[in-house]
Amino acid sequence: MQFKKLLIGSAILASTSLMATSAFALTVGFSQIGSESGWRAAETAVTLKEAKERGITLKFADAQQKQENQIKALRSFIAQGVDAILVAPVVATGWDSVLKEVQEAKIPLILLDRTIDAPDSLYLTAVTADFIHEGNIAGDWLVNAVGNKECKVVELQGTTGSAPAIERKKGFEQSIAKGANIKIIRSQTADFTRTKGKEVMESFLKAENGGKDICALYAHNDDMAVGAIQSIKEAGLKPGTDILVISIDAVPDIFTALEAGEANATVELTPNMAGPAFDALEAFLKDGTLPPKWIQSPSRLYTQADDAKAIYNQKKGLGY
Ligand code: GZL
Repeated sequence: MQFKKLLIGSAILASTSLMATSAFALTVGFSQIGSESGWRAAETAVTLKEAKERGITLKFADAQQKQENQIKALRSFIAQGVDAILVAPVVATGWDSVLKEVQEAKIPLILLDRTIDAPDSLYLTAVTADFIHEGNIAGDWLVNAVGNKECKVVELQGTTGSAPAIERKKGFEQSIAKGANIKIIRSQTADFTRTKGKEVMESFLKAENGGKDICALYAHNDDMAVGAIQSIKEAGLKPGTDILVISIDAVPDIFTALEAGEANATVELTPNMAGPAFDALEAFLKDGTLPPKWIQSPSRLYTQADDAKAIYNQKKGLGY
């Protein structure tokens, strides 16, 4: 059903077209980045579930990690006259022009799980974690774990130019700067994937005396860490002992590694960004309620001290 929206000042009056429409018989376009990680797949599953529970018709577009595919999808959603758009922006830049087209079409747009470098007037709200804080949590864990011991760290970065990669790096560096003994000696993107995490970690191990000089791995997500753990084992070293492993997402597979002593810590990221997004959207369409420009998802640390098996089972039921 089409809502005709009259913009009066900053308030938006939502009125229906010719036919009476039931509240929130919405059609929402969702431009998803792809399926690069276990967390991403869970976010997609949860978004589909949240939409179904709300009677929202979701038009799903998988960009296969390409910004140009996301931009095409947004333009297609405009042409289809959707009532709202969700987008998980693969990178932080290059969005102003297409978001202005969405705004001109008077379609509310919400950012999911990643932020962008653009005026916040171009989107209704952003539902994301605080990536710098996630990096702080990971870095603080390492500072606490190594004390004054010298620690050479290798870093697997997420997708180049993405907000989480930029800010998780920044947050981790802020925290380890507290001690002069912890240094990042190699840092490279592995694009948030398990396969590339394994490949890049192999190159780090070869470049660093077979890994004997490496004290810790910081991976911007668990999938890259799980791939790296495989290559650490193939190099004859013990992940979690010879090389400490810290990452972010808290997907089920990292709890398998935590339980085996092959990983040390992970920072949780909820896959349910869509729930808060749909809540904000429905309030906005109902009476013009403007949400805050940022709806923050919580971050918490899990370590080997937690009940990995119980958490694994609980998470398996959440769409992973
Ligand atoms: C962060 C999200 C990241 C996850 C990765 O909000 O965009 O992208 O940490 C995913 O697993 O690939």
